[in-house]
Amino acid sequence: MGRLFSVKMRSSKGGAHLCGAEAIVDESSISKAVYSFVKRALSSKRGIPDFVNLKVEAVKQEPIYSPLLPVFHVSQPLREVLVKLFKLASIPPSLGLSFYSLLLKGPSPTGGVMRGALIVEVPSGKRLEPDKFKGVRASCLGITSRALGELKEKAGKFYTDRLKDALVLTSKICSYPGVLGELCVSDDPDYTTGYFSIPKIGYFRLFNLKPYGLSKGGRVIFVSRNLEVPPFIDYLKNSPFIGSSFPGYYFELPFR
Ligand code: PML
Repeated sequence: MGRLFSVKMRSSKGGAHLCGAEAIVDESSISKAVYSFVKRALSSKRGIPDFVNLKVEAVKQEPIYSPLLPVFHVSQPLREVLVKLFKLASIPPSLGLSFYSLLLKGPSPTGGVMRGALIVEVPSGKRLEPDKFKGVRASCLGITSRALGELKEKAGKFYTDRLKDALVLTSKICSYPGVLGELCVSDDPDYTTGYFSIPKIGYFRLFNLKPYGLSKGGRVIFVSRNLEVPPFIDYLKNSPFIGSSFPGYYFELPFR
């Protein structure tokens, strides 16, 4: 295996973000990744971009290779499940639900969406992200071909690239000590699927999390009180994380 490179793409139109993607690949796969990302940028449902930014950069730190979280496909009533999931993650359900509502309203101070995540201290509900407009983004993400094969095989017809991207991202977030869970509501108006993930337990794939057509959403990372924010943000942005295996895609919840 050759050197590893991080390949990142983001596209926009008239200054507004359209889509983004990233991968960590072996040097022999850089052209393939660049080609597929340009193709993705040009076929975004949100329109043809007038700007596509591609960044190819050698990975300088030793990557963390870690199993991805298992996925649970939730078909139970949403609010009931959310309450159970918040309890399981040691987050007071009233706090969890209030941040779910905030994502649906637009969590930035102007009521817009944030590109990055909110960091919320539990149980105080204090917001810890330094920039309340932009939030915090996790980056430097990859998946081995073995883990991708397992995910595709186990998820079957429920596999999408979006699931893969979200699963790698949240598996990285949930690997950090002091993270209690992450809630994600897509800000794409056409996409109503999101998730709540809990460290060491799983990625709970939630359907119809918001009304179709709503361009609001975002991510909330719930953390315990003693988490130190600057090293956590440094980990999210800069530590290369590669999903190395996938445990399973389940239709039964691991609790009643
Ligand atoms: C899925 O499980 O289908 C992905 C949910 C997260 C979507 C976030 C996004 O891509 O907007």
